[in-house]
Amino acid sequence: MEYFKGIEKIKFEGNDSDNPLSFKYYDENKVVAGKTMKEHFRFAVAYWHTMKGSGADMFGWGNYNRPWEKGKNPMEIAEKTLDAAFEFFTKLGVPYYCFHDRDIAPEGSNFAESCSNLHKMTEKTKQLQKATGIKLLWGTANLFSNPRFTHGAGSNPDPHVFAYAASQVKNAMDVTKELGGENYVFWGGREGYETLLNTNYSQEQEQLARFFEMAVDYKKKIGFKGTLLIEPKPKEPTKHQYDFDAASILNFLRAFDLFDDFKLNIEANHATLAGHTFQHELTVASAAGRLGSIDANTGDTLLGWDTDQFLTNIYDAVYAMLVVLKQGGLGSGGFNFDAKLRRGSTDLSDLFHAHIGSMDAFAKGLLIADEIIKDKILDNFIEERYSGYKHGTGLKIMNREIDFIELEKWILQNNEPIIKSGKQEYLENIINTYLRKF
Ligand code: XUL
Ligand code: CO
Repeated sequence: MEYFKGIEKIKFEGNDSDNPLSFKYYDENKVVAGKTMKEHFRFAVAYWHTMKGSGADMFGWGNYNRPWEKGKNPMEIAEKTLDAAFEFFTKLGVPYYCFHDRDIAPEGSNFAESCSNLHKMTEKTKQLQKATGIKLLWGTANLFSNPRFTHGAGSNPDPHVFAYAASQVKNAMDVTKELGGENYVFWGGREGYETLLNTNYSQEQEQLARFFEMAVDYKKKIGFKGTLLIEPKPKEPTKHQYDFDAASILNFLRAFDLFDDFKLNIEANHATLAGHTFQHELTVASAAGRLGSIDANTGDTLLGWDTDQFLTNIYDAVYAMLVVLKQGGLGSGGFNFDAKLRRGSTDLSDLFHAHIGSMDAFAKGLLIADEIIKDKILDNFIEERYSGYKHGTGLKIMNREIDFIELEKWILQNNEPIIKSGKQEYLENIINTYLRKF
């Protein structure tokens, strides 16, 4: 059965086209900085939002009424959803998708039945991947929706829940491997706390570390070659999530000797919830050599929660692409659209408009970032700004050849430093000259 009737495969038609169901900038075969756009982005559709999103919010139940959601039982619906998903991926022309275990297969009446559902759906998924060539960017386990995870998964005060979560990750990692998934993601879910009145913070940190250690051991045991990724988020659902931001996770990984085993999956809306920019979080992760993948979306500056919107702001795309290009790409990672339609966007075609718009925004961001990097104006400016550390006293500081006492002597001879302009507005104007080129 065809679900997205009347919609053909989306093509690149260029910026002059007025066809809203075409790409204006995303040309998967266009080579930029030595790689095709397809290779740069490795775009992925998020199964949970695109296929399972219902339009429900805190004040109203689902209103999308998707055709694939009608069936005799949950497994039949899961199969229809999978067919619709691969039709969507193919027509959109993305090379990847991502899922939680419970997105592709319904939970059964007990753990064994849930696993059996998951493994059955994995077989069908494998066939569809083979038939379409579409691949799994990452898999993950939903350790937050079921009420059993009310007080967390790995950080739960009850080891029974820890064991349940571990068993679920074991199976989710098995199917991710089975499907050739290139990464496995841990997003904290309910790993955090509401009040310290009932929480042993240190104990919960240690539990989480044990959880991750066991995941690393299991990865090695089954020979899963993908990258393990942790996705920071500062709040929601809990008031204080342990994986607050990139810096918190890097510190956690260092403290528990897990640094080499994980990279980070940075989500734009999570960055802004933490009071950072998307570019800041990408930079912090990248500077530590730990930027592994991206959840591409955006928040709303007027709303204080995780609105998971499709990113269309070109500035954000440019700033993100500057970081990604400079670190030479995301390796096994990619750009996963962890984004959903607004409740009012009820047409099936809206799913295409949303993804097309964001793919084009990132593609335009890539073209602009590539020009900025090639022209070296920003790089030269920054290099010059720090050039004092390349010689004389600056070099001695960096080479550990000078101490406070020597520096005091130097200051007594050299008096006041001269303030040099940071030229922020000049640099912002330069960015705009590149935006005007495309
Ligand atoms: C939640 C979120 C998740 C993770 C995967 O805010 O971003 O969808 O990306 O569990
Ligand atoms: Co996410």
